Amino acid sequence: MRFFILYLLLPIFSLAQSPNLKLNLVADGLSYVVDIASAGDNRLFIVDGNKIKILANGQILPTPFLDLTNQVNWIMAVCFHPNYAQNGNFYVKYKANDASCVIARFSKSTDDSNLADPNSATILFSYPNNNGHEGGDLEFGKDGYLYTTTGDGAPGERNTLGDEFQNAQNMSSIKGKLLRFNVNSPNLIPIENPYQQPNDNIPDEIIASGLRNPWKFSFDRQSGDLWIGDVGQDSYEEVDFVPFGSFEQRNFGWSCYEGNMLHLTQNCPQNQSTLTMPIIDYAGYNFNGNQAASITGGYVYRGTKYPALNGFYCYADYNSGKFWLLKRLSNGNISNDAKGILMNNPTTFGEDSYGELYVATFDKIYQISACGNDQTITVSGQITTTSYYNALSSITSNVTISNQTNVTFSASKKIELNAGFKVENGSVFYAQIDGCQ
Ligand SMILES: [Ca+2]
Ligand SMILES: [Ca+2]
Repeated sequence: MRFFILYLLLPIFSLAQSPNLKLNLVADGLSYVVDIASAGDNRLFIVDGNKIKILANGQILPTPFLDLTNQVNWIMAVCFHPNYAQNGNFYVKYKANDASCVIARFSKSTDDSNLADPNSATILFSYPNNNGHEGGDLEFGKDGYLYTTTGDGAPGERNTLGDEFQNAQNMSSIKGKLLRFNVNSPNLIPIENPYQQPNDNIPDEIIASGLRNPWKFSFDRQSGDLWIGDVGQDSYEEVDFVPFGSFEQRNFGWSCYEGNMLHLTQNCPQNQSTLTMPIIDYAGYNFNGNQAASITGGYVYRGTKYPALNGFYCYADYNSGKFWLLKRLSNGNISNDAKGILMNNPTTFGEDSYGELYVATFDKIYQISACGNDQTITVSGQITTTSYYNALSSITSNVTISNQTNVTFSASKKIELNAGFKVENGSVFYAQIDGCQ
């Protein structure tokens, strides 16, 4: 628990750089969780090995939504059609038993909303990937198009240069790319895709290049902006950011660059100023004392439970278990705060239909909450209009106030100081806040 001390001079609200985070266990007993998705209702869909399970009302339902045991090697991701409630279609990216990467459409059962129709599979897209990085995620953008990333297809072992097959900068290769599909069109290619000219030797699905092993990307549900966590070789992990509406023909740099560091000059485009450099990078194995690192890309928080988290991109590192909150500030700067929590092997983040965020390790799922240790509230003088101050968390007990009139503490997450609140010089009051401990 943490005590906030409220001094009294002028009404001042000093904003925190970022709130602290807390993880609340919501599911246990899973095996190999690597993706979490929402169908726009109160359930979460959990990719667990080669099954997709449902988390509803705090329980993992005993019968999986979809069970592809013996049919696929492992499932990387699932996402639901924006009109899932009407058409019942959802999309699965998996590694097939022949090592190809596959995107397939499935449908829900007509008579049980907690079951998929196992016979509904229609393969939309696949490519062979026998040797390495799959980079698998699958998400619908704000434009209604289906996006996936592909890894560079290389094993990328420690102490190698990586991108052994030099795919990421090779536009004729499907690997190391951002792909975009129109699932409502017979040929699956959105009219805006930039490489659909005949005979250009570039797969028409490609819209951007230069990725290594993007492990989870997301779209800001408010702005539509794209955020990618791209796992680095031995030197740098990176986060890539692209504003909505400008995804086409981006080149994220790999393997010319690893993070912001020049890496393989022979793989550089002629004009390097065309590259989209990371919004941030951080040191991997070679530059952080030989500690392994592997980014797990997250989400921008747009939920309502924790207003102090609004607009922060929350991401983590699979190896170190560290978390960060990153924000693009209105002055163009970036704030990127390491948070004080650790978790064993965060594998994926997820967002529910309300914008609340979750993070999983292989066997557990946690909801992410914010708590308010990073700010102090300073108030003094006479309040002439009703004022609200975010406290980020609930006031629970032991409120002591002196030399004032007409103060109300609201039920949660804010302190309300009514007009008429009067404080005298030297007055101090304390509010005990439910903190992160
Ligand atoms: Ca996902
Ligand atoms: Ca083409």
